[in-house]
Amino acid sequence: MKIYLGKDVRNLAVAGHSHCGKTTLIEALLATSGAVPAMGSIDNGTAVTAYEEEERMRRVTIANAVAFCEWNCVKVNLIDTPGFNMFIHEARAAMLPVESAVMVVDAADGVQPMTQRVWSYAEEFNLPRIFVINRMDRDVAEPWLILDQLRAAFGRQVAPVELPIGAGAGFRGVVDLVSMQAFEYSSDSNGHGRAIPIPGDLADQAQSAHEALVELVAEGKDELLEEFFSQGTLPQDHLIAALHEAIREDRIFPVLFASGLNNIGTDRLLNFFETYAPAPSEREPVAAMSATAGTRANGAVVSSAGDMSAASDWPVEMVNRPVADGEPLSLFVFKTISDPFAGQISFFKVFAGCVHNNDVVVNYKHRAQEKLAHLSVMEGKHPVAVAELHAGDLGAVAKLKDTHTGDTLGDPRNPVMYEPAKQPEPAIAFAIEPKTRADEDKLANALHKIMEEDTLVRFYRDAQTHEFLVAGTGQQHIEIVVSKLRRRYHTEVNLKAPKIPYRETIRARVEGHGRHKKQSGGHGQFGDCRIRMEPLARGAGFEFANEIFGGAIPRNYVPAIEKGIREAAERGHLAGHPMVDFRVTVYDGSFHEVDSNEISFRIAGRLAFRDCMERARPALLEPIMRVSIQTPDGFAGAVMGDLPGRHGRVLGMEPGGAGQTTIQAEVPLAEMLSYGADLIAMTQGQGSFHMEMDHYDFVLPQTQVKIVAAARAHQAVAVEEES
Ligand SMILES: Nc1nc2c(ncn2[C@@H]2O[C@H](COP(=O)(O)OP(=O)(O)O)[C@@H](O)[C@H]2O)c(=O)[nH]1
Ligand SMILES: [Mg+2]
Repeated sequence: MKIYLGKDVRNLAVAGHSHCGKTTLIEALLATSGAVPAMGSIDNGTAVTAYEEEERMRRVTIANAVAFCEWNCVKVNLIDTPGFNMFIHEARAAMLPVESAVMVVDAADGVQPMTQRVWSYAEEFNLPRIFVINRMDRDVAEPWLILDQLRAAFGRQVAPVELPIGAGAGFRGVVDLVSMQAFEYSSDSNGHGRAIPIPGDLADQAQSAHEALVELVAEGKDELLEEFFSQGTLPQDHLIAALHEAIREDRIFPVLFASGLNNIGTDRLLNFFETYAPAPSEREPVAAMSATAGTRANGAVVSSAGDMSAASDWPVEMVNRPVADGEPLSLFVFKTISDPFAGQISFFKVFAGCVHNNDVVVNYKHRAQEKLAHLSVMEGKHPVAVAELHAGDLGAVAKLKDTHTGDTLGDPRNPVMYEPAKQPEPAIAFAIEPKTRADEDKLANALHKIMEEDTLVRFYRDAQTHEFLVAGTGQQHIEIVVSKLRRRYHTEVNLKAPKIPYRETIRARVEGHGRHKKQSGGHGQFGDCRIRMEPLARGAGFEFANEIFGGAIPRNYVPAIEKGIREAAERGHLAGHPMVDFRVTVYDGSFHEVDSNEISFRIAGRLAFRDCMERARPALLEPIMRVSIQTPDGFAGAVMGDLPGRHGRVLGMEPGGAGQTTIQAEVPLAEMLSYGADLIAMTQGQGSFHMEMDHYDFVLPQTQVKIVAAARAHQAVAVEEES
């Protein structure tokens, strides 16, 4: 594998709504450049960047994938990203290691919900954005309409740098508005255009579009504008340099046209990336957390991995280490594959320095040394060995011992740590049950391997229900986890809807009495207490107070009373859920010189608790989720209208631009378990939502009756089975 200097590298994340043709476009780019002998296809499972079995079966990208090609001695690294709402957070993680985002838009469907989403991700990272109006060969392609739509959604800085020649079945080429040359493509899909004169019917339009582009580029650059107006044109090199700068500084978002499937326009795209997409060193370096000048908070010099303190001890100082070969080595791991055969593969970006095969580096977070054996670059899932990688390039390495997605590796003497991309909390959890004893033995291990590559999966045991839960972004996400468990790790599981984590509380202030007395043979038992119980505000938890004066109960027995009450509260009163948001005050009681002991007061505490609960008006609480729903305007009414039926409360509704509406609401978790599928049905697959736990609130009375009845029936069965 050839060695590339950073200045000859372009890193691009290819992002957009599901089905706009990202994966196919990358195939076309790889084929045009000669990186692959022929275009693969998402439809028959041969696309380089869709190698996962779950992706082939579903014909959809579910995780980021990396591919590269060479174009005019420049190495173009492409990160393919998912466009489906449930996996869209991956696109966000892809923005960190690149310098440009390629925003792919369908020539007929235009701006869609996930177009907006990935735009906001790119904006967050200040990335230059290059639009590709793709699938231009579709009968229903409306490039001019889509161009207007892009401008309406993303501003007047959205500027075509090409014009399409034809549309639909007649789409056969493009006019380059910088060089004012036209290119036509043959039907053999080799991706290489042939220069032709600008078609007569496009000449005027091309000329005015060229002038509009020059004006936009020259805005704020008076000498360029003057030159243009006095001479009626601009020297090519001035225009190219100014356009490059404008793109790099997010002042222009250029638009190009292509058909990935028919491989039209892709050589122009590669040329464009080469000329206009910034090289890694041309962008502001990503900020990293540093230990000041190689010293720790306590002033000690960091000299080796063993000597390094955990990140939490570091004085938090942010540094912008330049993307240059001469800097200390800093690699950021942005993705991990955990393959049962190849083992773990870590994908990284060289943020600074130059890395060589077999280098030994340090994982700052885990304070572990790692050897980078088999340094490579990835073409989908195929590693290509490489001797060294320079600052700004993307690479991969297999079989690291203690390195995970989001970690920084590098020079032990000059540690910095990059901050991983933020991730949403999981939106849904299912109870997961191994089918057999053998499956049970394998489950935790297999799930942890899957979590290594998919950092949004969570696996934990519910403290109350004792069920194992697996959580993720939605039902399809969990189904993919189940599929990976079966296929890769031969582990079979059943999924069940999880139990809602209800809580119990009280509504009334009451007093109660607990007295435990037992006289058996010699040593008896005696404990006696009076308590007051009162409701507290939501979220307050449990408070305990002691108001005993004058030694009605010796001090050392009071903790035993508290313990008895806590034990009882943990088991709940209505339906077996923990009690929260109440205060208990012990204010009186009595004791016996000989018979009183801790156990007696513990039991007395429990009895007093039960006595109170009879009159304290106990009630169930349920988790209320804060839900944010995005839908095309046309479905907003239906989505709003559905919320009251779920006992939801609408907090607000705002236009999200480009025909999108965002609805904010609070809805009980119990009503949201199948919302993903319901929303897809309500919006013809175009809606998306995100939710997180907000607070607990009272369950509706009629629902409470049902839950309590079900819990009692469950208890009765359990008692019967035991006896
Ligand atoms: N007509 C047409 N179909 C395309 C084009 N590119 C992709 N497709 C089809 O659109 C579907 C989705 O393509 P894919 O590349 O997976 O889109 P992605 O979800 O954005 O990665 C597949 O069935 C492709 O064959 C194109 O340029 N023209
Ligand atoms: Mg795809």
